[in-house]
Amino acid sequence: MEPTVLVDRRDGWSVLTLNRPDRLNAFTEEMHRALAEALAGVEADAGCRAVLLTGAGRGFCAGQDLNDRATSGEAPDLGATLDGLYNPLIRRLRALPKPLVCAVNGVAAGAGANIALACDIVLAARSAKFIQSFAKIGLVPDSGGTYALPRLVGAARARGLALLAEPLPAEKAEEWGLIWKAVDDATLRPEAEALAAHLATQPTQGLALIKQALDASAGNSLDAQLDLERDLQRRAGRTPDYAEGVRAFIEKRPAKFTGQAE
Ligand code: T3D
Repeated sequence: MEPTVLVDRRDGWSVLTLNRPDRLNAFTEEMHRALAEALAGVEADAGCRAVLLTGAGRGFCAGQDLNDRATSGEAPDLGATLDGLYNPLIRRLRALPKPLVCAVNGVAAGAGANIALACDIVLAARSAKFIQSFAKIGLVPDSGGTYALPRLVGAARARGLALLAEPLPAEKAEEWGLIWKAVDDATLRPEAEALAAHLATQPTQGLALIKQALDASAGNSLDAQLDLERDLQRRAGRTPDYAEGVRAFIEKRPAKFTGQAE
């Protein structure tokens, strides 16, 4: 059987591809397990300094595989599947201590949309669409959707997207600030790969600390955030990449970052 997640190790970075194209890469328990394993692999690999997440075929991800939810009997406990599968995935994506680029190659629906939004930099093919499909089947946006949407696009647009479950085209998603950039379909993959390859040459520890600071800001007062910036900057200032960055500036040459820890 084909693996449900493909892992392609490149020079300093890795591509993870959701691989159930005939189901628009909808999630089964097996795919959750495979993605968790792939993410544990890139987390543990010090030589992997950036990750690119994408989907095989014409879709990025259609969320939960609804074939696994077709039930004529007792209602499934969806709280348990969020607890056991989706929530750990979102926490893991957000906590990844290296940059995570998402190349949304086609439709991103349900949890698939919110998994993309949990990544650091989201590029989408111009033909791709983001759909908060949940309301169409009587569910609530999950996988961090109700957290991310109002913060990214504001309350009015978040409510429209969540309550109407209408497709949002990639260009509109960029215009609204939901994603970083919509690009031509043909250039999505090369642009996303170039971005991941570039990020893999940057000060990895510093980038991980930037992610921490930005994630914490949503729940912090300015005072708390200033204190956090002080603590994180103290750590960043102790990394070999900071010393190299300053040296390279003084010597008027490009910096050669290694991504080594403090
Ligand atoms: O359950 C829990 O654990 C709680 C967590 C929930 C998280 C969630 O993600 S809930 C939301 C689940 N997802 C959806 O509701 C989206 C369902 N899919 C769609 O609405 C449409 O497929 C799309 C808008 C995404 C794409 O439409 P279109 O016209 O481009 O493609 P299609 O023809 O509908 O789909 C192509 C095939 O993929 C098709 O199979 P077939 O007919 O060729 O054999 C379709 O059934 C299959 N597919 C698409 N999405 C899913 C799916 N199969 C299973 N589950 C899916 N989610």
